[in-house]
Amino acid sequence: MARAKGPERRVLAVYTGGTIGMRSERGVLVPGTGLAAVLRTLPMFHDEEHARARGLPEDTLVLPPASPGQRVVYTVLECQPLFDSSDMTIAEWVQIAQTIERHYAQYDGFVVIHGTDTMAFAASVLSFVLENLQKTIIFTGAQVPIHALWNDGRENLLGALLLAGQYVIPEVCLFFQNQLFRGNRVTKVDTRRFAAFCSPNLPPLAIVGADVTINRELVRRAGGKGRLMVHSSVERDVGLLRLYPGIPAPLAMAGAGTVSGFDMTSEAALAKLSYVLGLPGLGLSRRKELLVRDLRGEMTPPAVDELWSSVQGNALSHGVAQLLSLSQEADAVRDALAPSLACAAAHAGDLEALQVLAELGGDLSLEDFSGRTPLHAAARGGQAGMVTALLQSGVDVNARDQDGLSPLLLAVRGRHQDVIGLLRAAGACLSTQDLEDSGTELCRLASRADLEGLRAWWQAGADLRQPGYDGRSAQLIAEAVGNLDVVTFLQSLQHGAGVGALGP
Ligand code: ASN
Repeated sequence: MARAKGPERRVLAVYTGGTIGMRSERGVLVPGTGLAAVLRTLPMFHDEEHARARGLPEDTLVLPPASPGQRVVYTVLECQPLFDSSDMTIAEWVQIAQTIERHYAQYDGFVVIHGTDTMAFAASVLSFVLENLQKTIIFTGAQVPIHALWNDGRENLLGALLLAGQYVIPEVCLFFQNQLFRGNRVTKVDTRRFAAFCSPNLPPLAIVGADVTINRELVRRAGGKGRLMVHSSVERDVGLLRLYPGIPAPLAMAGAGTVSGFDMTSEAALAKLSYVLGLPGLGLSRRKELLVRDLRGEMTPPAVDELWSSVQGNALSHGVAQLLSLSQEADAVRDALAPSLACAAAHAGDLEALQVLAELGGDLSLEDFSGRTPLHAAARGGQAGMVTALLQSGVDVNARDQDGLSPLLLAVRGRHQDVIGLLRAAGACLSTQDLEDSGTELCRLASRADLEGLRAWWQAGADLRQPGYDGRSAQLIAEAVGNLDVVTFLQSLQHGAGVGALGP
């Protein structure tokens, strides 16, 4: 968590509805349009003079200065239709996540203006659906419309805008009555009092009074360097069953596949179930394993022994998770080991272990002691499935290790044609230096009649006419030692389209 830097911080406020913007129509409160126009008239929400001096566009609002040399500039994106949040479902919440994804690069932080009735569900869903979050997302709303004389909407919205603009808290949060909570830890407890939410098992991440007090040790660290991922394929067919004293055993038996939710709120449990069951391609034991693991700070992890006796799965992913969840004091060890463990998992093609590492905060772009990333390791091991998964998570396809080797070069060395194809399709290419150096290697391969090796270089985009250290080409060497297959292969490339122009 860090105090955000820069003179101007841009925030997108996604207005979905709720009481905060409601107006009375024939005696009934309904979601009201035009929230931005209302905010423009309120000096606490808009400094018109500054906006004019800066030449800000019509749809852009700017808060009065809250700290010297820094302004929060924001835009209100009004959803259509606007909702009373009790009419919202997971489909709308996934759409909010997708809206954030579309605007993710243009803004430093996000505020979601939402009705209070289902805000805890919404914040929980977004916390799971959004992976690799690096920016602050804050849900807020009100018990009384912002137009009313005595209301909580102004304070809540202003606080949310300021926090989202001024702090990097890479989590889905909820701000209400001067308290910033982790979104998947809250529950609505009051329909009338301004303190509508409580977080039963986790203290607030921040408290706003005369000063802003951030509970630094509680704020989660940004989830690696991978790009933001939105898991839109959530399972909608989930439900809640409340346990009560005397509940008949057949209604809730461990044999039906029960796993413990530990101290999760029921909102978070429901959202987590939708997320975990919606993840494609996982077996039941893996899904159970994810359910009992803390994925987004939604639960207080139980002791490791307890956790692992309750699930089954493969040895490496268990070992990795066990090692990495030892204790907060082990953070330094964890950070030092994570890159090497990720490389080992990638080389072995162990997607489960890699996913465990990613979920525990491991950065899939981090390099091991030799500067190799998991993509290097996967390419070297010829693990096409792993390469695909890593590329999808947004890792750098052209990363170089300490010896200057790229994943593409390692795949060429290993003659992994499927991996070479995947890397090339993702934009990997040989550098000028690689191409220059390839000449001698091509001659060596030609002298050994290593057709597969030559084909790998060709597939990676090398010019097979590149001369070796003594100025001779691979073809000359092949002719000199009588490797006729190689001569025919090289000639066929030339006759096909000209070796230089021939791109695989
Ligand atoms: N019914 C409203 C809603 O959830 C309640 C509120 O926002 N205070 O949209």
